[in-house]
Amino acid sequence: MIDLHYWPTPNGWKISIMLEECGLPYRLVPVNIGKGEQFSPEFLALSPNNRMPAIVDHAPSGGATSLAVFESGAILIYLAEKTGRFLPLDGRERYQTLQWLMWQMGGLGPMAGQNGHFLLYAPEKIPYAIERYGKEVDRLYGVLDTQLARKGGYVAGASYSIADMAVFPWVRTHKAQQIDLQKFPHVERWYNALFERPAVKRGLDLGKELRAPALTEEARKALFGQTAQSVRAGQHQPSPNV
Ligand SMILES: N[C@@H](CCC(=O)N[C@@H](CS)C(=O)NCC(=O)O)C(=O)O
Repeated sequence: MIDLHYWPTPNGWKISIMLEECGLPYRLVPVNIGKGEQFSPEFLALSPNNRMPAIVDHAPSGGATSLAVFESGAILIYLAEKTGRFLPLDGRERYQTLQWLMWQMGGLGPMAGQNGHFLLYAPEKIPYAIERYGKEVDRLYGVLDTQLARKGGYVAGASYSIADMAVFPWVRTHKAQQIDLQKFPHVERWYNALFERPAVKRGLDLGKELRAPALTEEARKALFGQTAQSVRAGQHQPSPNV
């Protein structure tokens, strides 16, 4: 059995989609990041970066001891290697898949995250930040569109892989990113096709009832303004009387 420490956001959906695609049995352990549960000592023991997702595999291959993994890219690789699916074990396609996974982890995810922050959550509209991240996200969609136009039709080439599962949840946020998918027809075609996969639908539905309709003051306190000092001082944790 695998415990999935999760909240329904793009980085969480990567793993719920992968678990559904592989048909692995798992148990949902909610981490309410809007309440500061990512700072609980139990969760930090699994994920010292106070970010979800994380997993605990209670039956890892080759050993009886439970294994915890954090960082969505590492979790996708772990699950792919555990099941032998969605990541070739060697050869050219393995590195095609890993390079696009890293592209998502180091590029599209962080840039779209910042773009979304300055568009939706920043208390004041800062034109320079909106333009900088907006342009970079637009550039990254262009890179993805060119890649998807190549023969094969999936992010890493001819096969559906963990690279698709990493990129798709962030493309799901395209409206909030103010990206018009019609400008990127190959992304649009790929996105619509993935949406039809039953496992993708189930992954996106996981815990959707947990999502708050809007960002509350409590969530702002938990999520924003984190520094080494404020984290160490416990300033983002749920207050005891909440
Ligand atoms: N690089 C990390 C990023 C994970 C991440 O940013 N998770 C967000 C939700 S999408 C989170 O846990 N935020 C909690 C916080 O900001 O304190 C990964 O891919 O796993």
